[in-house]
Amino acid sequence: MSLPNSALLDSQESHSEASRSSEKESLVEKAAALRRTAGFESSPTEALEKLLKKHSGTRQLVLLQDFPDPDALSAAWTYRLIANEYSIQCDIYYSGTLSHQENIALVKLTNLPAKRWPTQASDAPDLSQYQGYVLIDTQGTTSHLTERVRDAHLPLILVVDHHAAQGKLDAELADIRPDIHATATMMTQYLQAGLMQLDRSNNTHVKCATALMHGLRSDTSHLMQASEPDFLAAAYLSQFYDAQLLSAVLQASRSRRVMDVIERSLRNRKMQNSVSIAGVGYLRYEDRDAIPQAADFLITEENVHTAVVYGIVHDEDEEKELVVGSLRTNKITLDPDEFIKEAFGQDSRGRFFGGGRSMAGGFEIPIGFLSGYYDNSDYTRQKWEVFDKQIKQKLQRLVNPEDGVLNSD
Ligand SMILES: [Mn+2]
Repeated sequence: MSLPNSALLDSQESHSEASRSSEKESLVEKAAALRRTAGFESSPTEALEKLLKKHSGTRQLVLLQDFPDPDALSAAWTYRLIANEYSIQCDIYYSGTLSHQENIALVKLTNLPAKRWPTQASDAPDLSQYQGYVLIDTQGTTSHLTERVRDAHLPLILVVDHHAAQGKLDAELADIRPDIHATATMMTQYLQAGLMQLDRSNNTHVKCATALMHGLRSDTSHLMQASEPDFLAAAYLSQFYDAQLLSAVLQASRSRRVMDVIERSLRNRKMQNSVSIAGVGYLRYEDRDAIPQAADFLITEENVHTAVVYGIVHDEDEEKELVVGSLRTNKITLDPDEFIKEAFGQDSRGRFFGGGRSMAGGFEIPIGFLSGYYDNSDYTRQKWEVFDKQIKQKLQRLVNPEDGVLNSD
């Protein structure tokens, strides 16, 4: 399968807004033809192959978002297998935790080689053993490890991501394709184009194909939002994946604590203008994923098109707290990215507290100086009430029929 030439972005170029006119498209084609005659790569596969050959014999650090999802995990594993064919060793790391029961099951059942970055600085891997780092399913903005590797002056070798371009990246090669719905699809295309031949009799390959299928499905709402390239990638993976293993991953059950958070969201939900908003109070770091799961559940109620659930997540290891929230919507005119940016604005360094993709979004607001758990239950309760009120106010400002952005029907 051939890949569109315009899809491969040079990191210096800014991403052009999706084909505004045919005039623009022909410009893109002309540019691609010029690149070809000048001897540059005509496809992402050729560019990646060249890069891998160049870095043969090195060791790379592969970074994922802090709370990696199946798409990130499976795509990183695939990259590791491909890179290995070119004698490149990869270590895959994330700095947060695996929270969703399906992600824990995926990693356990497939032996997926991704590791949590140690919370103790003394246990952290020595960065000088790596010749560079790679970002998969992220452009660095969703990882707390990005600053650390930058401080260590590790060069950014490669970015493979399907999210909208998030500013200038100083990468040797950046394959960023927002028209594709999953990084797993992009990785599958690399496999199909011949960077590595999957082998049905190889247990690791079968498990990796299963992980890719899971990643692709979960980033496309079980293929409901999939576009043609995603379906084609799924068709290719269907020759290699293990359906029973995938079903075992999907059947992972929720913990009691996650059920409790969902129950709290039901009890606390407030409805306004078809938007269901629920604060769930405090929850443990490991249970962070209960928040999007609660939002997934609240949106199934009749006359609700959007659900927002948030709580204060407490990390005992690092003694820090932050407000974490999730938005789910099936209202076509509501852009979760815009909604969250508009609701919460930016921090003092100009960074937004969150964003989103189609139908889903999330936010994280540091608690800073007010962080810390105390035995004084009165204080803990008051702290929650302050954050709860503040977040509700900011959300309701947008939901309010008189002046909100949801006033379109
Ligand atoms: Mn993804």
